[in-house]
Amino acid sequence: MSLYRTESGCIVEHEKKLYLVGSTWDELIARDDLEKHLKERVSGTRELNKSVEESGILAPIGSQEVWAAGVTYYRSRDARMEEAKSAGGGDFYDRVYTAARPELFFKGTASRVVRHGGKVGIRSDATWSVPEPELALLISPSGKILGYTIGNDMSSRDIEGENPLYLPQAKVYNRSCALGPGVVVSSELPSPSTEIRLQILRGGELVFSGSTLLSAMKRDLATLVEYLYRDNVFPSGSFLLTGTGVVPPDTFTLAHGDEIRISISGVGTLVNVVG
Ligand code: DO4
Ligand code: MG
Repeated sequence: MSLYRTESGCIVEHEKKLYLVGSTWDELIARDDLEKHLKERVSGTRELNKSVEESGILAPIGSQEVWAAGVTYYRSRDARMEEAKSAGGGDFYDRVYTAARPELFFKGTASRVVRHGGKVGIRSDATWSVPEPELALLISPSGKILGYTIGNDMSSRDIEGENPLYLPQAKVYNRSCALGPGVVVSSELPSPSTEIRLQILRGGELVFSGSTLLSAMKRDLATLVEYLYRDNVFPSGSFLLTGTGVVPPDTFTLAHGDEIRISISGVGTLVNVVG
């Protein structure tokens, strides 16, 4: 079952049929019984006769905060150690990769989040920008994982590499995050064989393609959520991007007009253009 936020309202896709649900996004995300609630809501409801696209797809976020985990894959640890080497920061990344406490950072709010099909941003003062394809968890105010979607943790690698203390500037700026298209609502977490794939097209030509499996992630999803919610209250719930395991080569930087396609098996494809 998937949940979409659209200009016509919240839409549920259940057994290949679409239904309009007359509740706000935040009302739904406040429910720990979301999956059961949506199943009840759609039974006996008339099927919607227009597609999610025709309904005007929006980013699946209301008042939720977006947070992100870092260095959860060996590939990210490696890339970060290399980019921060001359700044003496390489060691931090190795230490956080093996530490019990994960790296968690604030990524943004709805105003910085772009919908499927929208334009993501690169910083005007960055020289090395990349997308980060990540599984994003949707978590209720009480800390229950309600479902998951696709996240793009846009990053300025030259800025974070210059000094790890610049991380918030490298990560949080206008249109620095994309989420969607919708959320898979499920009490079951995605399986370790779930594939996360990134493709970047420039002028219609594929300039980068890479993928990883969820099984390559070093951290346990529930433990990441437990750390995020420890001594921290999220009255409207939250999204947690769970880190990247796909990093383009160091010679690659995004340019205006590039198309970024992130696919996660069982979820779909999130497409954005740099603009
Ligand atoms: O520590 C820097 C950011 C790491 C990150 O965003 C990732 O591993 O996905
Ligand atoms: Mg990331």
